[in-house]
Amino acid sequence: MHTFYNPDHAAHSGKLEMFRGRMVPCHEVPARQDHVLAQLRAQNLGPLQTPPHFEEAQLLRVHSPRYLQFLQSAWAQWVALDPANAERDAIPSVWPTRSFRSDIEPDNFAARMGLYSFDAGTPLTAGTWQAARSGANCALAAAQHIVQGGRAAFALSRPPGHHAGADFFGGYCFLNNAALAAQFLRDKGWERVAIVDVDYHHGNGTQAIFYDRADVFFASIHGDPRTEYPFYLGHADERGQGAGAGCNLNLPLPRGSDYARWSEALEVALKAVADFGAQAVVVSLGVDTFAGDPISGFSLQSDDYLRLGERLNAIGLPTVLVFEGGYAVEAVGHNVAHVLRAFA
Ligand code: SP5
Ligand code: ZN
Repeated sequence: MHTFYNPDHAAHSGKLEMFRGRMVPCHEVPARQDHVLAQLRAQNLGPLQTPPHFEEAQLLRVHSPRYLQFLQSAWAQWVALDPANAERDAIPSVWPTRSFRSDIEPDNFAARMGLYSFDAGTPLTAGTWQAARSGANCALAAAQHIVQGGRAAFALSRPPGHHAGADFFGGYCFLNNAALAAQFLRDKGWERVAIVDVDYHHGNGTQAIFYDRADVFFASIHGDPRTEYPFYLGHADERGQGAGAGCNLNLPLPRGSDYARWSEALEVALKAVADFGAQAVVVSLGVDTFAGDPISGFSLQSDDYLRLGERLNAIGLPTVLVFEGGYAVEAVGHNVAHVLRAFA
């Protein structure tokens, strides 16, 4: 498996996230990518390279101009408020919920931050833009690799992406890497692309980006949003709208689900992808489905990731894998390596 890894990922290193009224250490830490890369090296799992630079125009295929403008200038504006802010991350604290307007961009920085986000668990740091921007390059490079005839490629990057929408961050995500990869494949001529999201959490950002489109199918297996983050999206009755009706499939499962139950949902998802007639697949590869994950509730075991890799390979389509969640930091390396080893 060809891997494009993010050389700038450590530039994004949040300190604290809000949890039940307290600030607790961030779960989404640089060591996550480091452990995966170390395992890929140790197990000789194919060429490892950094990505080339892709134009901003490719980001604008998924994200709004004013959101990208905000993200790349946010840190400088945060520090301009108070030089002492350089020592602390920026975290949103106010949001426009129902009945508020989102068409007017406020001048106030905190208000603008809230306009472009949905939780207080996703600190924006000095190097967030740099890390996320290089991460987008990884996803695009992986997509380009299969456009050029490669069987599969892995985008190994953080911060993750599937919670980020066209114009908002949250859930540790800023740029939607899987969506950027899928859109790249569309732009290069693949007519029908499927995204299979196996992260523990529903990929609300990816779903929202493609919800009214018939050319990109989105299937997700995740913790039931009635109890699990991101709570407000990911129910089974969300099937797509307009031209995209029927092109969205959510398979929520209860906390505690094991591989036997999880893999039944995977079969349902892959059957739908085949029926859709996908010509390429993008996998949002979160491994927070692992039993040892500190913030998630499924009970997959390390060996189950071998079966997942075999099953993804058996689809037989050109495949882009994009790293998402997984917070049992050391096990993340082994579990991702299992998927890639079994795929190859
Ligand atoms: C990409 C991804 O997996 N994002 C997940 C974002 C989850 N954010 C909410 C986490 C809630 C943390 N609960 C902490 C429990 C620790 N005892
Ligand atoms: Zn997740």
